[in-house]
Amino acid sequence: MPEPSTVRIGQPLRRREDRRHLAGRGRFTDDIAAATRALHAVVLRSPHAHARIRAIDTTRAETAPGVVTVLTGAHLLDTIAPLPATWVLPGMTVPEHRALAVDIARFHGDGIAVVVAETAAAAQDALEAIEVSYEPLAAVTDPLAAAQDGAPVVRSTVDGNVAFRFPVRGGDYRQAKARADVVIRRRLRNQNLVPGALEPRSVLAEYDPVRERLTVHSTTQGPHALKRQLAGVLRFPEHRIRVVAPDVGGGFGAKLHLYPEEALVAALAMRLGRPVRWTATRGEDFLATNHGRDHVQDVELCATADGVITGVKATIWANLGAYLSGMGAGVPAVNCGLMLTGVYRIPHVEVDTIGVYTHTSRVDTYRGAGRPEATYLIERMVDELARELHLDPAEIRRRNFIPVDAFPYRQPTGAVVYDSGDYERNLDEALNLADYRRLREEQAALRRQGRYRGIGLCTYTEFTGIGDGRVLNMLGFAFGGWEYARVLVHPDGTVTVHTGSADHGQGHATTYAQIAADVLNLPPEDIDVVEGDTAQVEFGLGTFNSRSMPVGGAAVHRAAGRVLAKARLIAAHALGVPPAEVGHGPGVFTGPDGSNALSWQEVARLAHFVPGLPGGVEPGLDERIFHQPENLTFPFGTSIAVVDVDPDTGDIAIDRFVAVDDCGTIINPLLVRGQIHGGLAQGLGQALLEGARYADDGTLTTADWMRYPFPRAQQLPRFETGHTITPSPVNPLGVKGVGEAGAIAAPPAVVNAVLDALAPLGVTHLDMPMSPERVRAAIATASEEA
Ligand code: MCN
Repeated sequence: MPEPSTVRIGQPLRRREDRRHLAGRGRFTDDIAAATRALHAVVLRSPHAHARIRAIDTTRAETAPGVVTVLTGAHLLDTIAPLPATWVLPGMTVPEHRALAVDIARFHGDGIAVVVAETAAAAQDALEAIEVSYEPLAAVTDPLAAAQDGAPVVRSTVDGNVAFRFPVRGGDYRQAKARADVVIRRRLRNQNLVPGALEPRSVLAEYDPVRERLTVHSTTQGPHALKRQLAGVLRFPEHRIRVVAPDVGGGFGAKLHLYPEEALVAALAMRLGRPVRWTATRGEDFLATNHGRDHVQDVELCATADGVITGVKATIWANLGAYLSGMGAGVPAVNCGLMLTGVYRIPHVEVDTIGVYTHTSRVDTYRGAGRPEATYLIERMVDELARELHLDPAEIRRRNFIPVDAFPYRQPTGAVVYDSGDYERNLDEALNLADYRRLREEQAALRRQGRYRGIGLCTYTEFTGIGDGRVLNMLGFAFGGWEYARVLVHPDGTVTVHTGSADHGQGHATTYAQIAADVLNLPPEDIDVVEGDTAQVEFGLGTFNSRSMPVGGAAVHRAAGRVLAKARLIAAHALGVPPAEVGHGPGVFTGPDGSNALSWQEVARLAHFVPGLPGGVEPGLDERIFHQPENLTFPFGTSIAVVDVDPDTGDIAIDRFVAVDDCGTIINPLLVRGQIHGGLAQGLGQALLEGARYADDGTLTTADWMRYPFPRAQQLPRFETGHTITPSPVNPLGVKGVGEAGAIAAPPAVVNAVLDALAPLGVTHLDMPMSPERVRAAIATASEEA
């Protein structure tokens, strides 16, 4: 067993769950057996993006073998209340979202009816016997098109499909523009992405009518939030609901919000008195799981002739989908709208975000949730400015960085205060790792040979660790900003940590144990971590916005600190010395001269079983914390992509990818690297391959992995990663989140690199995904214009 002192924060411990996953012993929702044999639910989905439901005939389905019940939206109006949204912007009205569509289907895949049968096959067969008479209607899937006069109407109560207009202002943009030497304009598109977790969504609900207890297993990133939301939509008391998130095979933000199927399956289990399960097919996951991004951004950037950026203005049309999802409004308006100035000191800002309903699946949090859209916008524009002024992309960034002595830095919008940063040091680290000067020399030599190499940079910041309730409440966020932790020492000196976050691939069991081990000076092997079960962990908000380490980690750290303080009192009493004189080494407490060592086990035993603890000290070592941080944390980093583009085929090869990130104190460098790699893979996927496509009638034409290509290992370069460490002052660990960094940084770095490669051919713009066809078309257009 390693020495306790060598296994703490900063050590690259392997993830505890790897063993069970590698051995095929993980337990996902669909693996969970119900107490009695579960019924299977399947959902009939609209084949149209927009249609009036004239009639639904379920008679044949109801009498099909094995069928228990068939229900439509109309049957459930009194059973399931409309689904709530957690982030409603001030002044915004939200049209109803029912678990099953009533009268009108509003996207391809919208739920129309549910069949419950003894087996999944019986339910599926019966589903095909349901007859629906649809009147197809015109559909619109693009947010800009949906906001135009005369566009098909998505919600009759929402004028022109516009759910909200959210303005962000700082300084005086008009004045900045009047004085600018250079003004750059672009229309950028951040395409509609499908999160695509390996494990599709799944729910199992069991109801005990005698004890009046509802137990729901679900693929969720927020079991406590789901419990609360189920209590609301089912009008059933929260203390009688237990939600369990067992192993969850990826979520990426898409498993955070209440889904119709979760409410449906729970309501059916209660109505039928038997367990009910539903698991999405891959196709359903594409159709009816939330999508991400989907912005059209009109941007203007003002600068002086020597490359100092003075203002940025943007109008953003953001797709919300057909119904508002939990954080669907806040993601574009706040997460993106407030982060447009990135790492730069830009005094004048004017952003108008227009949230638009369209006939697509709901659009909400997807890895980065608004910060990738903001970063793409500003990082593309900064590169355009560099090109216009013939400045090196690294140099123009350096000229505009918020300087290190300006932190904590209040943005011109006034709403956001960056906690800490040192962007120049981070950039230098990345330039050194990439050997930037040599890269540029090689590029010049290759250009002379007629080869198209490009080098692209992205310097980003984002916010993680949603906390500061004051700012967020002002902006309509009704989710709270704390995280809960409990640290308890058992009588034998082993420890259990409870956290309200909910791991779905991040390795929390290892990192939380490291944090507690560090405080308690115990081996992490002696520390178990419990999360994802509302019956075991009393409270929690969940895992999103890379908040688990900055908020949940801080909560564990503080709870462990309280346990240690109490243990020290008990040890002092036993050793007969004042508490301040008690030494604390690996696994032991000692007297002032280092003698009379008392093991942790002994102190734990004393805490539980020996009467006569010092005055006022209660038995037990068990502390709970609701940690509410005073601010968000702002990680940052530099990515450098090196690409080779073949102008004949349009193929893009990523030659190198360097990423130097700063997430403050690193708890586990191995897991941080894993997080960066995963995020970069998704970011490269967005840049090169991915994008939901819709036919003119609004149906999704890319609803499987054949037509929606995710990046595969052989398409990815070897990532060269490094880090700088700028601790956050807002939590005791100095940590910032890292779970989304790669997905934020990679798209602009790669697009900037490709445009750099194609600059000699006159190409100045490309939209993602940069498919070979798009690259060839851009080259052809540029040569026609030349
Ligand atoms: N970590 C660390 N030191 C830090 C920060 C993080 O060691 N200073 C490590 C820890 O091991 C921690 C992990 O990084 O377990 C992630 O921590 P954090 O950045 O706090 O992020 P969360 O745990 O809150 O995870 C959420 C984040 C988000 S928002 C998305 S989206 C995402 C992501 O994590 N989805 C993922 N990473 C994912 N990884 C997997 N495998 N699957 C997903 O669905």
